[in-house]
Amino acid sequence: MKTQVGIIGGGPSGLLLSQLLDLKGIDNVLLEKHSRDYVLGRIRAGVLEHGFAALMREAECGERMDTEGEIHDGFFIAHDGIKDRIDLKGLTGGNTVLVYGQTELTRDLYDARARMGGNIIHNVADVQPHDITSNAPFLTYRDGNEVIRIDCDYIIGADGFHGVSRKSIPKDSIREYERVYPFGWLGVLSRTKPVSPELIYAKHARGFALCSLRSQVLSRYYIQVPLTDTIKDWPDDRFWVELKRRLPSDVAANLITGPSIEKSIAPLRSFVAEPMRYGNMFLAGDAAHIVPPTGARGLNSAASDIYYLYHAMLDHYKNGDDTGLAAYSDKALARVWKGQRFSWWLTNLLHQFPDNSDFDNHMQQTDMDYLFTSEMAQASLAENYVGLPF
Ligand code: RFL
Ligand code: PHB
Repeated sequence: MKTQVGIIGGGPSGLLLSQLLDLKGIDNVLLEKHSRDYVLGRIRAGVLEHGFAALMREAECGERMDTEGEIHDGFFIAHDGIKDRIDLKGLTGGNTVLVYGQTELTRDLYDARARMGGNIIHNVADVQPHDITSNAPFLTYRDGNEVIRIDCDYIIGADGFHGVSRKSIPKDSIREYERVYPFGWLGVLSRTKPVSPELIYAKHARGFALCSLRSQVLSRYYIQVPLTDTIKDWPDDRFWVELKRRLPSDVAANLITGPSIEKSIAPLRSFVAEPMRYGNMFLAGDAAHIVPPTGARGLNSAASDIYYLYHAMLDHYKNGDDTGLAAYSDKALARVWKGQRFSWWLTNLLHQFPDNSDFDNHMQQTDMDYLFTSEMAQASLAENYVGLPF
């Protein structure tokens, strides 16, 4: 096979780029390790910033998102038994976020690719990039006993944190920065009315909790748990009791519980790999950087990578101009690091850290006091939460 752009990974990053390029007549092939159903079964992000939504519309995938997604003007931070609101819209001069699940967004992208006859190959094994630093890079994968080769101009590594792209860069050509947090998030999806129309992030002595939603009949809740816990340790009843204990009493009293329809534990990690280009391979999304989910930045950081990469590819193929490709890594990383800072800060503000000293805990409490006595501090939080400009 021969194509212009070979994309590894059929998550939101790879699918969105594939769709955008195809709409501009740039040929691409996308290789995904798993089946479509498997990818759609992973429950992940729920909060989208406007830049992401705009890119979905540009990809002609915004219709359902705009009818079914909910615009949120603000959210709450619960602490010390009370609930304080962050007025996103008021503090940012009119910006808001969109609550629309990653599962739905990924489904919309798959449907759009199918409508356009996009070349997406599922269940591929042993994907491998080759001759990345040459002018003739290629991909191989295995289909049964057969090894298939795809020649391309460029390779896009959009294969998530555990993918093969980043790992195929020689160690001396990439630098990795990492912080692993001493806890994870246990997430539960339930077909119940959400306890609050707006998200509630809760700081509590027993650990962090989050009340989120996918729609007015589908709730998503999270609690901070030790890394040693497994979902077997958390039958539904124990989960609901613990969640309620971490919420202000008026919120807990209104919480409607029900059977979980999905339950998983995700470890929390901050991670950045630099640069995001090696030869003719470009990394995008979780393949290059991970944030703890606290600031809802993960998918949104992937969106800015795709935006820069898409425009750089357009300049290359339509205008013969390679400056966008040359600048990609630096430009993407400048925004990625700001998303990292915000996610790290909000994680530090809201979680219980088992090894914190009394001094650290005092700083954390002071950070919270400062936030809700300073409109400027709230404006800074809001500016980052709705997403910094691309
Ligand atoms: P993905 O989604 O991991 O997709 C990568 C795809 O590549 C495939 N793959 C391979 N394919 C071929 N060959 C190989 N060798 C391959 N290895 C892997 C995988 O099967 C997969 O389909 O990365 P992508 O596209 O960059 O998207 C990133 C987002 O998924 C991620 O950043 C967000 O989900 C993070 N995140 C959130 N982000 C937000 O912006 N807002 C949120 O509210 C939010 N909440 C969350 C989150 C992530 C969470 N978890 C579970 C980590 C909540 C949670 C709990
Ligand atoms: C979610 O709904 O899954 C969600 C919302 C906000 C976050 C993280 C996850 O910060």
